[in-house]
Amino acid sequence: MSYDYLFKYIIIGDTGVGKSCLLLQFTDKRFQPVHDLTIGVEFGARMVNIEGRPIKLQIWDTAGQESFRSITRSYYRGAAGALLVYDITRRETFNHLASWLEDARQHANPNMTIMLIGNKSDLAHRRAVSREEGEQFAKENGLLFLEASARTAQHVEEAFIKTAARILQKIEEGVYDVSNESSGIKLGYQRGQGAPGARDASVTRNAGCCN
Ligand SMILES: Nc1nc2c(ncn2[C@@H]2O[C@H](COP(=O)(O)OP(=O)(O)OP(=O)(O)O)[C@@H](O)[C@H]2O)c(=O)[nH]1
Ligand SMILES: [Mg+2]
Repeated sequence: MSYDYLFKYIIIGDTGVGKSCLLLQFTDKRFQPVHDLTIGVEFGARMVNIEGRPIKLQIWDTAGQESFRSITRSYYRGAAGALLVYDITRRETFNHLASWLEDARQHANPNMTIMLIGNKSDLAHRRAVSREEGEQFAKENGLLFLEASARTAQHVEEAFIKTAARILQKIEEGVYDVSNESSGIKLGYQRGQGAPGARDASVTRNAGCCN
């Protein structure tokens, strides 16, 4: 299917916070109650429509376990957006956010758009991190923020779509330099330009960096 832009995302955060479930809910509208530990990296994709523009999201779901951290790091580069996820019922997953951001600062494009997600909002009775704390952390670090539930699907669409809307806004503001492939943004094949089948050779419009 043709698209105006392709945005690459990564999903990061501690093991068990629900990264794979958020992706599955977004791509397949399903919930997986059993923890299927991600080994290395998994991949998903979906089309979205932002302000009438078709945009393809290509999403890398990384393993949260410490032993996979070096593999995860190799996926930061080339991502335009990141969903940084913690579990509102497990305080330690919130405490580790600073270390995830540190990794992102070292390995990602400096302008990568990051959406902080407090997942498992359906388990409010077991809450260990208040919404205000999540909001505050996001504000201090320049992140977008939502509480969501991969189980009920609350705010799952919004998390992926608001991130895309922010990236699109940055493109329109001219934040990107169009020659850098590592920005995680690709310009879609324009009908009428180039030979049939030339889609893969379409201009890689990258944004000098990154947002
Ligand atoms: N109640 C509830 N459970 C959830 C939610 N999201 C995920 N879970 C559960 O949390 C567990 C871990 O979910 P995963 O998506 O596999 O976690 P992950 O972050 O991908 O973990 P790693 O792959 O090890 O990094 C599973 O048992 C899920 O069913 C949610 O929103 N609400
Ligand atoms: Mg996983």
